[in-house]
Amino acid sequence: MSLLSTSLLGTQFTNPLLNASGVWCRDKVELDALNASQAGSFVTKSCTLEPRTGNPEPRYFSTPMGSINSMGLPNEGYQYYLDYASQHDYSHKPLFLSLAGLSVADNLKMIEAISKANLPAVVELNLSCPNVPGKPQIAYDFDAMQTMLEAVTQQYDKPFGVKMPPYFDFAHFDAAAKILNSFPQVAFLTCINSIGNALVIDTESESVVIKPKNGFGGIGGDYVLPTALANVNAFYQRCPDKRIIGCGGVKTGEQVFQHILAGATLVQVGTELHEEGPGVFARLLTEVTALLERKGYKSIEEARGKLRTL
Ligand code: IRO
Repeated sequence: MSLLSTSLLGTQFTNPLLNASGVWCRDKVELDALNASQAGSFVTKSCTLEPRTGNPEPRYFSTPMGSINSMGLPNEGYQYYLDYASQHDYSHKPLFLSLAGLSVADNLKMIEAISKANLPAVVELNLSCPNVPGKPQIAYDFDAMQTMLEAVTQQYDKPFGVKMPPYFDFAHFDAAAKILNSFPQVAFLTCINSIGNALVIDTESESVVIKPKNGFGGIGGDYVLPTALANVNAFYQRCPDKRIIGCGGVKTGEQVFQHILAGATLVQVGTELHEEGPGVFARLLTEVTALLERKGYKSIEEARGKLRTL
């Protein structure tokens, strides 16, 4: 076993890195670039039943500390990603399919098609899109989350994962973990999606920086690293039978290592991938390798969840 290799759901990954869904994964050209990159796996853009153009532009903006977006779920429709997944060479690298149906019924239709296709692609069900006007995030409504997971687990018989929003209170970590733990089929949790409904203001123009929702959008990058690490660790502790995929604020190998210490098995890169392109994965692998070697680790598995408290 090499220093960076790991496994999830019985599948081997040459390294823990992949994109955060939404970044560099909307069409075949972008997905092929991820497939050709040093990422150990990759995930498709969250999809809906029908293609969507998404929210009006500008809908993504970077700042020195990260990004704000309100893309509004632009995607090619689930069939496009299912076709991509059916042509993918899984012996080269694993592929995740992200689903974000606008209703329980839509998710069930997509899940039914994915079941029938019987591919090695692993589903990441997005319960936390912050940017569809009029649609609250499912995972901030615990009854809705329970209903969604009951429906999906009845329809689908393979293990899958869920993309979670950040929580900010121990009562919410506890309540969410209790629901998730009642579904053994939910094999992994991806923590976190962007911190929703933030507002970035440009001082000179005295204006918001993105058009949808009067400037409100999800933030990522440096703004979210401590919140991401907290959510990874909170669910790592509360969901011992599940794996955690860390997402949020990864810009260097050091932050990959911090996610692993907090309990992550795989680590996703969003804002920094958007800024730097798929070359980011080679740089992060070099950096995290140097860090692990300096610390004398023989494998990343050895570091997982080993965060010390005072
Ligand atoms: O606006 C988006 O498309 C979007 C989604 I579905 C999400 O899950 N997270 C995000 O920050 N943006």
